[in-house]
Amino acid sequence: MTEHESGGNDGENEKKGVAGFMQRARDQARETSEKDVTKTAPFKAFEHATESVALNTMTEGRLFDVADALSDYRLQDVDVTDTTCGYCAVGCRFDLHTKDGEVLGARPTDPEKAPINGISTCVKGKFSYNYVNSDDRLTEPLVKENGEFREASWDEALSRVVDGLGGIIEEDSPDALGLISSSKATNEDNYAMQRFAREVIGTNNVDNCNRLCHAPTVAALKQTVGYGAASVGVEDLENTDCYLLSGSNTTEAHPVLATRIKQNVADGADMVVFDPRKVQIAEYADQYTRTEPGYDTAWINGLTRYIIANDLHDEAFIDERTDGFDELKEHLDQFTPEYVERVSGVPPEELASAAETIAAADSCCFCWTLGLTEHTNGTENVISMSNLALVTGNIGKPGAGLSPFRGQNNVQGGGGDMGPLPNNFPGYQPVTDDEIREKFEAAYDTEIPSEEGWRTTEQFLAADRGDLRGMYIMGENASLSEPGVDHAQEVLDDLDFLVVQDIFLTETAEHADVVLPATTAVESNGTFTSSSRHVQLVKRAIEPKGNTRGDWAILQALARRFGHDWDFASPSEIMDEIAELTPIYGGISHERLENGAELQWPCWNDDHPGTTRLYEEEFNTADGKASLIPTGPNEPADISDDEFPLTMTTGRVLYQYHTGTMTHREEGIMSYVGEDFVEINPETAANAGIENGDYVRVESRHGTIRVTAQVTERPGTDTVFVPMHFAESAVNTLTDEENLDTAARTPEYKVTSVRLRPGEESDPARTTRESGDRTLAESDD
Ligand SMILES: Nc1nc2c(c(=O)[nH]1)N[C@H]1C(S)=C(S)[C@@H](COP(=O)(O)OP(=O)(O)OC[C@H]3O[C@@H](n4cnc5c(=O)[nH]c(N)nc54)[C@H](O)[C@@H]3O)O[C@H]1N2
Ligand SMILES: Nc1nc2c(c(=O)[nH]1)N[C@H]1C(S)=C(S)[C@@H](COP(=O)(O)OP(=O)(O)OC[C@H]3O[C@@H](n4cnc5c(=O)[nH]c(N)nc54)[C@H](O)[C@@H]3O)O[C@H]1N2
Ligand code: SF4
Ligand SMILES: [Mo]
Repeated sequence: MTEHESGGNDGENEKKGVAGFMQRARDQARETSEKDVTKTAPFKAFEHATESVALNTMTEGRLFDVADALSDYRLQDVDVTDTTCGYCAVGCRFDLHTKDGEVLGARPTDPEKAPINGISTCVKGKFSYNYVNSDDRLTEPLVKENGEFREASWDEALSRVVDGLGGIIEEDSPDALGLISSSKATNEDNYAMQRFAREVIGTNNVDNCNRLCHAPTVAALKQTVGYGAASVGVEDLENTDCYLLSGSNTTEAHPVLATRIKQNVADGADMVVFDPRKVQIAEYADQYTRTEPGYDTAWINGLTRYIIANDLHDEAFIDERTDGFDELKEHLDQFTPEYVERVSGVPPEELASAAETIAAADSCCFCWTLGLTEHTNGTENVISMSNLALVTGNIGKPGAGLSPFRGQNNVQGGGGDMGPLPNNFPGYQPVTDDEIREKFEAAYDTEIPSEEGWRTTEQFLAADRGDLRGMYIMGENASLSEPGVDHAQEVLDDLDFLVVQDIFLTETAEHADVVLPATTAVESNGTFTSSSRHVQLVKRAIEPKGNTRGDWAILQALARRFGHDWDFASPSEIMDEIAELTPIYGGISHERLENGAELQWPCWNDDHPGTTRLYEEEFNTADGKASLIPTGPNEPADISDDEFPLTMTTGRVLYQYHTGTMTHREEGIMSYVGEDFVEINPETAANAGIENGDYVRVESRHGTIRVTAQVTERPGTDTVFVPMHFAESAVNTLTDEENLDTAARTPEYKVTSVRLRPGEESDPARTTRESGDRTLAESDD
């Protein structure tokens, strides 16, 4: 195990640790409010402890370190705000301790206010807040003049945006514009963005990072069971008898959920993991099976076939609650164990034992993340998983269900539920449905196009063709996170007008004509919706820096300049409008949340308690039954060959977050995982003459990056892994912008054919990216 994979809390000690910590936390809160010590010392001590924690993983023992550091000093000068984490979609809540506009750190809040995490958090939620006070924060609007940015007043910047976007609408049409919303921002911000796109601009070309992520999950589950979301609540996930987990590096990407899963496994639950990399969660599994990237329909269908062939399926459930069994059964005939082994590398005995474990369990949770979705056949992968869950009767009962772990802090809500989507209004109400569209047209007093808009990836391709001329990008670092960095950057450069709304002058913002400075989650009020459908309050813990404004407030100011009389006084009023127009959020209000209600959608009205588990009685489909839909066989778009013999998968590490705009500002983190790398199997490395720590070139059909070799058994001999966190050697230099999921248009980030080349004498000691023989960007030595 490499150091960076030892994520999350130590499961074995957790119960004792949690109980003990709670008692201490309460006692300390009482004691310290009466203490009086020096003013500056606590923060030094806190920083010191922070660093020590950042350099290790977040075990309970470490939590005590920090608690001790703070508790030794007086706390009455410190402001305490309970809020929701702005990093990932687990949805941890905690108290943020702040002083004089600085975030000191997070500590457990009243567990009643933290239904998902109780008192646990991971290292990012707890300590990664330096970005908020970073000197690099955007604090004033910027406009570009003669190729250089200069500060501008809000008045000037907003006028330029109105001229820029308005000019393209006048010359061309609203559909010559594309808007990208942000799953980092609140539900209220995202609702405002979709309304802005449809009402003010007049287009459905609005999308968000969900497109690069779990859009295949949403598309698949919509077809099979009805809602594009996890069917289980956290309790099911914590208490199930069995997990089938695939394509999820849970300990690094969803550390707090990983802790819960590990605990349940320690208590006796079974866990089966299928993944091309032996990620840390696999070490806790009863069975780990290595797969070939990109061939997931094969082994998932193989499992379902085995279960049916051996009469292990749940006939009563299939009869009563599903459609399409006979067609599915027939279609599955081809997924014989021999076929499965040939294409996906899964040995027949491992297929059989996994199938038997799942079938024998009283309940099973089917868990996945991007390893299943970021493929040209991502939607089919998820449909296959849904078929397996349905055939075994594992949806809608305690401990059983579908559990995609969502990505960004608010991708479930802001990226989906709020409708900044080309095909859906808020609450997954289709834009193509006349009655629904009329409802929104009446509410917004405008006409809305009846056709679906372009998905993000399609917006970039449309711009390439000259069909899309301007973009409004809110909180997305598309220049690095889109597939094909060279393509994305060319598109951004060539646009007639680009406005970027962010908290930093990102690699994307560099291309903009106007940059609008937004508040961070720590300076905002509103709500985020977690992976488990919990709608939770986000509260302003410090005053907004400089001249920054909330994302919704910027959109409102612009809407007014375009002549629309938006008049929201607060995010709470926006939520009231959301509730009016969005049935699944019908009973959500800031007031209820403030009064302590734990609300998971669907929450139909003010008296409704919310829904912990979906589909207990019926599915959200026309006839209430779930659909079994045949999938595969299929293969990835970029198949390895003699020239590019290895398959590269890409993804995350615990300490870093995406394109690094937030985590690269943490010294502790950067001293730990500060440089890009490629994981290579020892056998592959030896054959290529590469040693651990060497700089090596990773070359694809699209470009080259130079990173350090990390020789490890985690990947198999045919696969390498590169993280997505480093601009100077951006891994998307190697990926292809045209290899997209058939249904959801999500990029195939998880399969790129590559070759490795050892470093040369003349190479500089740093990571880089290159396109052809042109060096595009370099990091400092
Ligand atoms: N620390 C940290 N946490 C994060 C984030 C972050 O940037 N940093 N980002 C958040 C976001 S937005 C998201 S979407 C989630 C993502 O969470 P994950 O999806 O868990 O993150 P990835 O690192 O992309 O890991 C994908 C997993 O899929 C496996 N995999 C690769 N190819 C295949 C394949 O073909 N088939 C299968 N079955 N598996 C495959 C990889 O080995 C890996 O285990 O994490 C969230 N949490
Ligand atoms: N190769 C490869 N590429 C990938 C992936 C992969 O696995 N492999 N994963 C994909 C996935 S799952 C995702 S989700 C995307 C992520 O891609 P992005 O969403 O582009 O990644 P982030 O770096 O999180 O960008 C978020 C931006 O929002 C800004 N921001 C933060 N808070 C706020 C706020 O409150 N308001 C505003 N306006 N801005 C804010 C940040 O500074 C940052 O610029 O990357 C995708 N790209
Ligand atoms: S697990 Fe996710 S939500 Fe929880 S503290 Fe970590 S980053 Fe935040
Ligand atoms: Mo994501």
